[in-house]
Amino acid sequence: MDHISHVLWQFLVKWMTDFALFPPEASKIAPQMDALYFFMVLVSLVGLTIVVLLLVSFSIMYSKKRHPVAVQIEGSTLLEATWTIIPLGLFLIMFVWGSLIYFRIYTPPANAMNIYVVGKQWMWKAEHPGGQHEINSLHIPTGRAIQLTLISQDVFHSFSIPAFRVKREAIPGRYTNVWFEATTPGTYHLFCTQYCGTNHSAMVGDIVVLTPDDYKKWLAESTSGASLAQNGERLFASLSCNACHNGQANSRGPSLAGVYGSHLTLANGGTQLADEAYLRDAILNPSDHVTQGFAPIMPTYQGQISEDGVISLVEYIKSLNTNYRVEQTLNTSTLLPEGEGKATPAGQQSGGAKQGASAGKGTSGQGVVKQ
Ligand code: HEC
Ligand SMILES: [Cu+2]
Repeated sequence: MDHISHVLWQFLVKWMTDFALFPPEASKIAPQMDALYFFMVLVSLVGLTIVVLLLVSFSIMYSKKRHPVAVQIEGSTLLEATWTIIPLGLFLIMFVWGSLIYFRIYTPPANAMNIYVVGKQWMWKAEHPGGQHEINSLHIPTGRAIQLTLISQDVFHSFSIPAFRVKREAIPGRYTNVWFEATTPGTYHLFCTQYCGTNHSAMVGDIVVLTPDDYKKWLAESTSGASLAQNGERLFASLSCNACHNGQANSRGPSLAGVYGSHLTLANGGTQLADEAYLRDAILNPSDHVTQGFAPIMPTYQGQISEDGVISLVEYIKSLNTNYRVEQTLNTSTLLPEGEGKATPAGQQSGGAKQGASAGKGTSGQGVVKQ
């Protein structure tokens, strides 16, 4: 008997995992999510059992054979209160428990490592702070809070990692966040769980969870030579942002040093926290929120910079603690020949040499939309 139950158990475990009815629990939140899930299944099962038992026993007890003449029963306040209050309590427990988990998943801790993810028909592109890019895969270390900042380049997508029990929509024109902490090294499924067109079902990938040491190795092997902020610096120079944002007293645009995380006062009197979303918007729709003390002269870059490019610019601006880098960029670009404005050598001069080969074709490959 003991033997049989052991075999049965193994069969059950194998069946559950192979049919992916129950993906592995590979993040810190996964067991908590599953606890809530099992609680809900349990409550439903108990409810189902009670209903079925009452249904069967009533249809026997009050069958026509036993009770040929119907008897009217007056209501019972106690009974009605009981079957109202108990389910209400149960649902409130689910609600509060669920919201606690919800807020946890969507509120990244301040020290989380941020990775950008751009969704587009039909692939996921991840950008690590060090400039490592990957498509349809995401390498992350265990034991570290990872925040994803998601955006879509076209339609709605949804980034889902069943083994982590997290999922978040990638929305065009807006940054969204989700975070998790992976616990077990391994390779897990990544799905797009929002129908997004013909090849939606192919918009899948691998989440590769590595030990912190292996992750370091992977980072070193996959480096592209320039970090996101360095790519952003190049773009900043090649788009001539520094024509107005040069950090000097007489510049036409505000200094961007330390702007990230600060509260800006707008011309309409409101205040605005300069987070990633705001920086993105300030570049693409500058006239929507003009900073106090400045004229609305900044041109829109809508349609000219790809989402990857905007991400690099945002990371560059985030990295500006002082105007030192801006001035450096400025100095190198003044050394350049005529018409350096949109021309690319500016990028070449101001940043990593490794990109030199492609820089001939322009930073355009890097973030400017080809037209
Ligand atoms: C023609 C001059 C000009 C150019 C070119 C320009 N800007 Fe601006 N920028 C401004 C002015 C003026 C403001 C403040 C008024 C406003 O908010 O529109 C501003 C505001 C901003 C802000 C909001 C921060 C704040 O303190 O108000 C950001 C971020 C920004 N610019 C980034 C950029 C980037 C990135 C580029 C290049 C892609 C760029 N700008 C090109 C003039 C310019
Ligand atoms: Cu999709």
